[in-house]
Amino acid sequence: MKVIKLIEVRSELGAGTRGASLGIDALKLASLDYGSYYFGKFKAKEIRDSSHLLYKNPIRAYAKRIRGVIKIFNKLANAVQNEIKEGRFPVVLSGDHSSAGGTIAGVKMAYPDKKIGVIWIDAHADLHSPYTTPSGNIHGMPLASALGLGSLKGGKNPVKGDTIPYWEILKNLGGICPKITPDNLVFVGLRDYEKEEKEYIQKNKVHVVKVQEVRKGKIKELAKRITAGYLGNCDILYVSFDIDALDAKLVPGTGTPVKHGLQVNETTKLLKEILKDQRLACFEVTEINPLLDKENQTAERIFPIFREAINTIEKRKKKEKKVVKKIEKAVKKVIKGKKVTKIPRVKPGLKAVSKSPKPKSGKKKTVGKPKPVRKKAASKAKPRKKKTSPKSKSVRKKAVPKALRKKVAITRKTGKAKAKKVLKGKPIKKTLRQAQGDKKKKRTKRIVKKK
Ligand SMILES: [Mn+2]
Repeated sequence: MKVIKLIEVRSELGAGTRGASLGIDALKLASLDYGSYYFGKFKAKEIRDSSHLLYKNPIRAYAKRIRGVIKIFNKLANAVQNEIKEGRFPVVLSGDHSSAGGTIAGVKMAYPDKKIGVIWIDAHADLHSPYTTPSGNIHGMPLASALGLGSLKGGKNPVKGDTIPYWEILKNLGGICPKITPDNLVFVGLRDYEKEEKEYIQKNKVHVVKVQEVRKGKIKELAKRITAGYLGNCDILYVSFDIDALDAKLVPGTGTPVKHGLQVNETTKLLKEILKDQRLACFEVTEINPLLDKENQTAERIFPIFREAINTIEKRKKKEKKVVKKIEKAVKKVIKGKKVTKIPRVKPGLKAVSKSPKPKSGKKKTVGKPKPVRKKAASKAKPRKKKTSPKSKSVRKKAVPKALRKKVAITRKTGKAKAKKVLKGKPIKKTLRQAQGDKKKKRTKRIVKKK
């Protein structure tokens, strides 16, 4: 079973500028520029958007298109909850950041009794409610919805009519409000906020990690301070990565770019360190807008960050699986009446978490690397020599069934022959598959003759 599942939310109902719903595909297409078929390996679930609402005049000035956003929150929350309950790790790719409210709802619905910690990597605080918003765009409100903020008291906006019950629905999604508390929230890269947001942060002593702090280096320690320090009391973590946390020059293709942001390297490093945390249950990347971009450079800059982040999560999950297997082994031993000296530790509430996920067996190398078996890749592949250590070769031999190994060998041979022909300028009549078929036929004929 694949551990990671993509949840694609092609919606921009919460944004003020058009184009963010195309961001997911911009990122996917950017991966091709790296000669990488990275996205091919993931299963994805698409949350069907309500973008037809974009072509209707938003009538609620302080919560634009909130009815559509509620629909998306609902679907997304259910999807996130389901994936977690099935033992998978949901990676949410969303158009605009409003969806993060739905994501948090889903995480909380999966773990209703757990404390959820949120790491909000973003230039903005997204703490507005209809009562304080300057724009009415809901992508400035996801955290407020998760924190259960917003009431007539203290707000400057004269919110009226059905906006009030609709906002209450967003806040109470899943029957839980609030879903998170301000002490379990950390901002990273925050540098653009309004007065009300600043007041909330100061009053509730929300942790803020500024760009300068990241720039100082010592990112490992910083990540530890965030996860083990600020969020040490939390049971579950969720990381929301709004790409406008990066410097405006690096990400022109985003709805609200802000100067003096994070650099690519420091973002990658920090994410890698944070995402190693065993409590992490969900990760979101959002706000890529190719319509505001030049030749997709923003998505191209984000893709390597994304890839590193996902690889980190995958590595950790694989290690955890190993620990679970060890436990199962220990249990079997006990049942058989054998002695068990060491029992690997698992944290309560999580499906598979070890305190020290460092398997000390000699097979270490096979843990984080891509699987050696690649049926399709092998049969399609142009013959290409890959660096393989003797160890990984033996692993490959074990893992690949005999029949398939033969098939691959044949394909390689015919592939090489084909390549030679091409080099010599000779025409090729048969495709690889046809050639393969011929060889099979010949072989069966020979067998018949022998009989
Ligand atoms: Mn944001």
